[in-house]
Amino acid sequence: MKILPAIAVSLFTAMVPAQAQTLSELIKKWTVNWNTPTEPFKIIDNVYYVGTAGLSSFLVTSPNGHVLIDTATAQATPLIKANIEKLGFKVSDIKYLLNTHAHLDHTGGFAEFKKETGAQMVASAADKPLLEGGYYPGAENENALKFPPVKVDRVIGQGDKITIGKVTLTAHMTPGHSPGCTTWTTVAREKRWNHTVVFFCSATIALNRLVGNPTYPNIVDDYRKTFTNARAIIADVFLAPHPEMFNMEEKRALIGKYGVNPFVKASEFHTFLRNAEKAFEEGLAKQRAATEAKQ
Ligand code: 4NZ
Ligand code: ZN
Ligand code: ZN
Repeated sequence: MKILPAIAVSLFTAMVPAQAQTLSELIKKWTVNWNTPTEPFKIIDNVYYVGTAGLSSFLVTSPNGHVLIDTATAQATPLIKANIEKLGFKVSDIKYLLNTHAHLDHTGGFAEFKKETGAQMVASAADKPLLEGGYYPGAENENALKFPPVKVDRVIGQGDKITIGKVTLTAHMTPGHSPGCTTWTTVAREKRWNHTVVFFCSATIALNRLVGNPTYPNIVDDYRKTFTNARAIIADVFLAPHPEMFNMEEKRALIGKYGVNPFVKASEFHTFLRNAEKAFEEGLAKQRAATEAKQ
């Protein structure tokens, strides 16, 4: 993991040399707390945070068994297991493994969790080959971006549901950040109110090549469709694969303070989407300008 930032930068440098310095700093900032432990906690109802300081992992519990969404890096697996047990749940009760997207920072523990629990690995058709190959799309041979491959047991598409006891998780296809980027929603209850929880996949550009991408030619169209389609999801609890995306620490500090759940914020998801779309269009313009400058 230590050599990762340098290699990730070189991947990106090939596309946008002028941005290398900024990106290198950004990646340093990203990876620094990926494998740092943090206390697990209840977000709302049966939805718990069991990830690390820098990478999300969510446990959705039921008396009939649990669902684990994302597993951070392979190195973080012992931290996630410890967090689950700390909350009083059993790792062996996990029945489904769900993924937002097949990047090494969200998939590293699936193989081990599956081996230990016999849980079903669920994924979209477009991310299935990435999970089963254990590589970063478009950088198949980049060792630093690899993760332990995991066999997918069940392929889901738009609107498909995973049900366990009274808990239902619904899949929404939001491709772009990865070809099969999947956003999940569920309904949580608190004080006799229903809340829709969205586990948004992601829509950052990060290491993605938007111009002339040989393995994902329609990547830009997919991102744009995602920004449009994701607006149809009305959710008042916004969660995402990187905790800073949903201001987790800020909200966590407010738990129990004012008699309201700080994770319930009706407009936050749509505000986030607007900002993400703006950032995407700006990033795309920069990649296009850099490509033209080279020609
Ligand atoms: S991501 C790295 N999931 O696109 C990989 O935000 C993937 C991401 C960020 C950083 N990396 O290797 O440094
Ligand atoms: Zn990613
Ligand atoms: Zn990520």
